[in-house]
Amino acid sequence: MDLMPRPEIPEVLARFGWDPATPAIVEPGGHINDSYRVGDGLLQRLNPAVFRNGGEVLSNVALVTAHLRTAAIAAGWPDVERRVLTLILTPQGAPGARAPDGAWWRLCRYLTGTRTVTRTPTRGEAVAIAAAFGEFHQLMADYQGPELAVVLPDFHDPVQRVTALEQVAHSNPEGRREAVAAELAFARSRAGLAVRFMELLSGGEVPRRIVHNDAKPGNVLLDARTGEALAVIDLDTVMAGTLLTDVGDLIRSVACAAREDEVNLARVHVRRDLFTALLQGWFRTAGTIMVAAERAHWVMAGLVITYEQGVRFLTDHLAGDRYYRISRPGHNLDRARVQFRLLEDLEREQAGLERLVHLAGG
Ligand code: GN1
Ligand code: MG
Repeated sequence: MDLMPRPEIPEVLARFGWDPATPAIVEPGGHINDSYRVGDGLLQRLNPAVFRNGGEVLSNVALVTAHLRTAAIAAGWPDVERRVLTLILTPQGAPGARAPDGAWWRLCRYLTGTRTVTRTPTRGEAVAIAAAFGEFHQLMADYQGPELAVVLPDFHDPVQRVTALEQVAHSNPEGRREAVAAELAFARSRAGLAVRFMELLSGGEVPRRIVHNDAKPGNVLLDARTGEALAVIDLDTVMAGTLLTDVGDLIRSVACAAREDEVNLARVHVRRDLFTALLQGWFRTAGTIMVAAERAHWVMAGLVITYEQGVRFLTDHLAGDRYYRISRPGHNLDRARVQFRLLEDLEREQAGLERLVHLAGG
């Protein structure tokens, strides 16, 4: 864990035209990038090992936030400053700055009086989070600006994720393979799910849209006082894709009774009340843009993305924890186990969950 502010921060602040002496406080956050609060700004370092072309990520974010702002104003949203991220540009007008080590940094306005949910949401939070993502999709549906860069190719291609797992299992760089034989066998037993999903996408009935690609509770800012959803954040992976991957990510991250790194697997199961809350929020805001093929595969998406996430965590465990930040040995293996346990429960509950989608209007 990176608890100390990085030494290049003063230099980065200067590139944004800010006082280099502004104190930087570490903000707890995701598994990939580093975030710091600097005065009334949020300064973030894009992890260069993940985002090889941080400059493209930043241009995407600039295009997306500009579109969201225009669309939100046109839709008559109140308080747009709190509902759309504001990127702070450099004096030269660039959406980010590069540090001497080559990593890209960005600065946005820090929104006070907000909070994020990093545990299992309450039902009210689940509705708000789902509605926020649905609204995001609706606003992005009429995006007509320059094509967004593909910053992480094949990001949500579960077949490629399985291939990556097989490769690292084969090379076994850390000698961890034998100890995870059960998890590996489980991953292999469900590989058909990944194939069916990619066949569905190549069938052409599921439209390509601009989606978030990391739709989880921690990526929505809620008003700390009212609990109302304000803004969808972490726009680094916004790219062309399918609505289904965001739906799947929401099911996996909102409707699970346990944390993503829970060690007591008995706690891991899908919560129907949260699933229902998710449906409610989602259908309220994104219901009208969805087509039949998206509605029909709502639950399947949950299974696929839960599977894919488990495969990704297991891959990183075998690779020696190079991608996701860990805070204890075996952390990524714990995370993989949670996803696989959740997948088993989703499989058991699938028919019941499909009925709930049907009742919600699917
Ligand atoms: C990562 O950025 P962060 O930590 O919110 C990952 C997502 C995973 C998520 C799992 C760029 O998101 O794909 O679903 O962890 N982001 C990237 O919690 O790989
Ligand atoms: Mg992210």
